[in-house]
Amino acid sequence: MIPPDLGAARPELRKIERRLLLRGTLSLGMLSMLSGCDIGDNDGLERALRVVSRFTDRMQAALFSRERLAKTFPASAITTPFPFNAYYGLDEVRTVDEASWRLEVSGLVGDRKPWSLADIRRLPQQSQITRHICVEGWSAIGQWSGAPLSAFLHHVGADLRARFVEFRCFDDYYTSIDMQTALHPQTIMAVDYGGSPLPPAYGAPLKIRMPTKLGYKNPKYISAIIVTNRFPGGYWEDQGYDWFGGS
Ligand SMILES: Nc1nc2c(c(=O)[nH]1)N[C@H]1C(S)=C(S)[C@@H](COP(=O)(O)O)O[C@H]1N2
Ligand SMILES: [Mo]
Repeated sequence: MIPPDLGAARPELRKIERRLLLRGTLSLGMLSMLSGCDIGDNDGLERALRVVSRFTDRMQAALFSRERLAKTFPASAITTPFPFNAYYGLDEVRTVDEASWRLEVSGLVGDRKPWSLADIRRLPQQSQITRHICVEGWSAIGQWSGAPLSAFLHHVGADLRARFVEFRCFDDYYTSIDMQTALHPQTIMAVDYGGSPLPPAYGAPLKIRMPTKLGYKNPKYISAIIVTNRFPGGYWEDQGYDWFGGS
C-alpha cells in the first residue's frame, strides 16, 4: 500500500501502482529492498522510483529491435474522431504559417540547412495505420504519412553513432529518443493525417510518429531536430515518466 501522505497524485506513484502493484510483480517493500532506498519518506521513494525507471529504460532499450515492427491495422479500424491531447487544452493550440515555417537542424549533422515543409514532402513518403497509446489511459488508431526519419537523418549527414535525437516543439514541449528508434522503419516525419495535411490539433505542420513509443514520446509542432550525445530528457520524462517509453 502507498502511504496516503505521499501524494498519490504524483505521476510516478500512479505509474508504479499500475506497472508493479496491479500486475502483482513487485511490492513496494521489495522495491525498497531492490533499490536500497528507504521509501518511507518522499525523497527515498523518489530515488527508488528513479532506480526502477532507469532499469526499465535499459531493459526496453536492450529488447528493442529495428526489425520488429509495430502492429498495423486496416482503415476500418481507425478511431474517429482521433483524440487530441497536450499539456494544455484544445483552445490553446498554437499554429504557424506553414509557408514560412522551417525545421531547424543542428548537433552532430553534416548539413545544418533549415528544411521547409516542401523539402520534407520531397522525400519518399510512407503511410501507416497504427495504434497510439497514451499513459493517461486511452489508445486510438490513426493514419499518419510522411518520410521515414532515417531517410532525413541520412540526408543531413547525421552521425548515426550518436546516442540521442532530440525534438524541440514551438509549444515549448520537447522530448528525445535513442538512435535505434530514430532509425526504425516506422518512425516517420508525419505531415499528413488521414490523407490530408496534418491539422493543428495533431501537430501541424510536422509531428514525429513512432508506433513503437508511447504517446508522450510522439512530439507534435516540431521546430528543431538535434542529434546529440548529451542526454536531452523530455517534458514529461523530466517529471518522472520513463525516458525510453516503449509501447
Ligand atoms: N508538442 C507537443 N507534442 C505532444 C504533446 C504536447 O503537449 N505537445 N503531448 C503528447 C501526448 S501526452 C500525447 S498523448 C500526444 C497526443 O497526440 P494527439 O493530439 O495527436 O492525439 O501528443 C504528444 N506530443
Ligand atoms: Mo499522452
